[in-house]
Amino acid sequence: VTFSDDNSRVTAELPTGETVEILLYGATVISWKDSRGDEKLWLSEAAKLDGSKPVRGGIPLVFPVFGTAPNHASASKLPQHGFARNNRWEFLGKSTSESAAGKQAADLSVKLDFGLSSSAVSNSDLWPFKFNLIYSVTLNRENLTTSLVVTNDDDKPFECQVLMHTYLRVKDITQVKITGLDGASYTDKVDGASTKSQSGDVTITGETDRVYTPKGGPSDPVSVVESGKTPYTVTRDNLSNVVVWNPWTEKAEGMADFAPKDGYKNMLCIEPGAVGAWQTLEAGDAFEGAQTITIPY
Ligand code: TA6
Repeated sequence: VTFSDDNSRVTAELPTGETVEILLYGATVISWKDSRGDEKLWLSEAAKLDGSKPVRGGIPLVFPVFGTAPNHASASKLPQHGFARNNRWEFLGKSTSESAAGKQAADLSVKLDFGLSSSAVSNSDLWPFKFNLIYSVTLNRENLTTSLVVTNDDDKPFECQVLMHTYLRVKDITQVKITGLDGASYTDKVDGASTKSQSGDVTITGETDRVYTPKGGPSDPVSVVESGKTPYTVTRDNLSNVVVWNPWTEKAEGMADFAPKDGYKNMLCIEPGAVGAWQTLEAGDAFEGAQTITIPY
């Protein structure tokens, strides 16, 4: 595990060459490479990495609100997607797990932990609750797992939403289909937030912004299939929704930090989250949600 000179980011590498890089701002994973050095995440060439605004790409963290909630009693003042992605997190440390072969084998897995608490966010005017977040990023040869634990440190309940806004890199969005959502109901945010039912695989032929609730529950795998291969399979733990987003041409044009403008052809957001409803945490309660993105290796 190494730190950047300006202490803005942490990088971990496995003996087999896989790497993951996390910006402490937002605990945003900004790079994940396989043993051949192939990048798995999409990061805009115009992404701000200096903490001046949330990162356009990688895996931004969404908490305590997905989108905005202007009519919600306690979430109405929150910025779009909340404040976890635009605050500096603390690096809490790393742990490695030797392979089954025991001590002499190289570390085949590295887990990095990050923390953010209400005292650090000074969020009371935005969202008046005491909380603690622990975010873990675990790099294995065949997958990357990101897990968030939300703890209610207050003496009263609060409601929140959680989502991992993952920008996956693809070769050509027109050659992609998403499997595993057949039969799922979804909210189509490009069609008046109407409720629809998915039949068959999902293809991306224009701006796509859908909040799916897979029928199999929070662990059914969702896969990205491209030209006959399966570059990504996403499984979820306790996250009952999957958002599928691609901005396509017009929205890409409209985002100053989205570059190159035709970059929408090389990215697909598959975003595991608990956003269909508000999660209520009683005082002292904890909520844990995780995603695992598996790649062929
Ligand atoms: O996850 C999809 C979405 O909610 C889209 O509606 C779009 O707003 C996207 O997130 C990006 O949001 P951002 O605040 O990062 O520009």
